[in-house]
Amino acid sequence: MPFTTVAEHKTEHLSVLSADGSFDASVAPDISKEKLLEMYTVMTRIRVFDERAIKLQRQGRLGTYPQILGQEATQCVPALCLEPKDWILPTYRGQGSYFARGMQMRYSLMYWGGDDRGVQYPKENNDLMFSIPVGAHMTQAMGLAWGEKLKGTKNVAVCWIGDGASSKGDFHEAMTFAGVHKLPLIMFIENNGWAISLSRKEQCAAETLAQKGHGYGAHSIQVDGNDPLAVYKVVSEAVARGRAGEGPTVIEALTYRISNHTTADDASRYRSNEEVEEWKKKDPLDRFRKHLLKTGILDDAGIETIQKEAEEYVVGEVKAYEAFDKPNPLNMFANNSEKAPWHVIEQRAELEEILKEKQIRNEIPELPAAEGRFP
Ligand SMILES: Cc1ncc(C[n+]2csc(CCOP(=O)(O)OP(=O)(O)O)c2C)c(N)n1
Repeated sequence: MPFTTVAEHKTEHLSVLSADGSFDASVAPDISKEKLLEMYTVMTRIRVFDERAIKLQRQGRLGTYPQILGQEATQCVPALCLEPKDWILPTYRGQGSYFARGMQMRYSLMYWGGDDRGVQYPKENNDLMFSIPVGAHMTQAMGLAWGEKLKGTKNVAVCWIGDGASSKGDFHEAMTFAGVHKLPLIMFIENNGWAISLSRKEQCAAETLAQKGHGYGAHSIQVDGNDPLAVYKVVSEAVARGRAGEGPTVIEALTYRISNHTTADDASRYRSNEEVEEWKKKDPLDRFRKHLLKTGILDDAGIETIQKEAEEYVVGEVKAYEAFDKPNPLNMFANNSEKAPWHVIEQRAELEEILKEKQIRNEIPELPAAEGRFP
């Protein structure tokens, strides 16, 4: 009995922009001038925010922070393909996705400054808080997409995950259900080359991460993640498929984490400088800027204005963040459980004691009363 081919799958790759900003008009997305300007403006703001956040962390004005540099397009462009009632589930690194949907940067700073009041998204949006446990949000994203299908809406759910997260069992569980039930789920893999110190090669033996989607009956594609036009095209097509009831899409976006994993990491210990320098040449913001200049959508003065406005905006957001009243640290024990276990009660009593002593010695300012329900 000869072997016969029962299924064949091709994984396609899309790239629209070249390094010099020229583009392939035959595959370029249908996109308005306003949308292009919005994409560039948000990407510029994300870049300025990221630079500022690292400085704040180094000055002790922010806690540990996961850098974005190089991943502006993969964070902001998918978010700009959506409507407010679509669900977004970014990763901890995905602050840019929230910013694209109107979240004020002051709240992101607040969160990374250790204050959970920073979890604030525009009320009209279906934006979910990111998950610090890697990939724990994939099954939730699938469930939300399923809920939308059962309700008969046209809303989709977009779940950003890293290359590392794509190895987790949650990916299999989410994609199995999404494929079988033809759910409007977009699994957007931001393949940034590294999962902390584990390289993409050591992560998975498959040639591409996109091809995994075929195993679940999902439409699957690889895209140049540092190419805002290509990302816009593949995500808007995936959204249209989701709204039309045609099921899930897996997108692998090739990008690179130029900075450290977080401000607590030193990436020079596990990867070469040459690799980083090669990726810097594919910077998404530079490429996009060259494209907008080449096509006459922006001129040098326009670029400068957007940059200046982004800087002023971020300065204002930093001021707003630092002007918030500091909460009582005891709030961290509030609203967590119906009944607290003994060790949590002990820890809370110990912190209460420490705070009292510090106040007696005038080491900390007067604190507001603790808020919430303390079990
Ligand atoms: C369940 C779980 N395991 C381990 C960690 C520690 N950890 C934090 S980020 C990370 C790597 C994630 O890599 P990837 O999914 O590629 O995303 P990236 O950070 O590169 O954007 C690990 C192992 C965690 N936060 N959660």
